[in-house]
Amino acid sequence: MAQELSSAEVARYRRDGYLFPLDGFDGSEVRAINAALEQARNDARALGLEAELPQLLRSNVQYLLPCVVDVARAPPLLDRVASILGPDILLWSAEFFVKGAHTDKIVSWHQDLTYWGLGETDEEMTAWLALSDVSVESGCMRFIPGSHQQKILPHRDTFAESNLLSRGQEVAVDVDENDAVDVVLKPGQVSFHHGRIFHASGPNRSDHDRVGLVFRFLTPRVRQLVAQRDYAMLLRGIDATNNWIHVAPPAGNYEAASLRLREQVTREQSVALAAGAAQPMHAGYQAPD
Ligand SMILES: O=C(O)CCC(=O)C(=O)O
Repeated sequence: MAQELSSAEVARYRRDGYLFPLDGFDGSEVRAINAALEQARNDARALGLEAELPQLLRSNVQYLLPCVVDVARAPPLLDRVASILGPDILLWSAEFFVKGAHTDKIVSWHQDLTYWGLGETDEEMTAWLALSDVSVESGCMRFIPGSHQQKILPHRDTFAESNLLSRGQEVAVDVDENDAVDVVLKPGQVSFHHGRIFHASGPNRSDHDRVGLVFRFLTPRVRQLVAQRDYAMLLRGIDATNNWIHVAPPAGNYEAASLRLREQVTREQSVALAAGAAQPMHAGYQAPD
């Protein structure tokens, strides 16, 4: 049975620029996803990829792990994404946002679309799936309601080591934190957010890792405007544009050809991410973020 959003939920997303909590996956499904990810970690070790794993998981992980594409395609996620973006859906990037227990890693206030080269579009959205408990204490995201109604504003680079973003970028206006909404999620719950919403997250003061699996969805009408070309996976519907190079889902974990393709795509996308930066990105940075 299709699991679309109600018209009231779609209206809330359009008004506020976010929607949560959405019940995505139940306890046994979350355990199955986490077990598939544990297997993926073991496979990485067996292939000698352990040292690179944090970077490999940080962006474009859909090229490497079939289980990630399976989650992106699951009706509780994709039917609801279709309620916002319509019937033709591309997956541009899947990323893990992990904050270890008791770490100071934060994400500064920013708008996602700033450095992606995809323009001001309303046809991109993020689905953030909680794979652990996500609370204020563990450093949940925070949103400023309605801030997506603004254009992309100037950002400044901090390159702060504690920042999970590659440029440590932050929006160069004062954000009134009193307006912020805490995106508290139970494992298996999902939040949606618009590419121009102001959002941030604080340190993890809890005893457990805070784990989010994050999907960037687009319609085929979105175009890469900065890098020479761009790549995406068609998950539903058709793409009648010439805007995207389509990539097939992987058949197994870390196939050699997929690792090479991911590296090439990430290198090409980094042209947009690095545009205008005054210094190199964090060591081992990975576009997009
Ligand atoms: O996971 C976080 O703390 C931040 C995630 C984020 O900025 C995003 O998904 O756009």
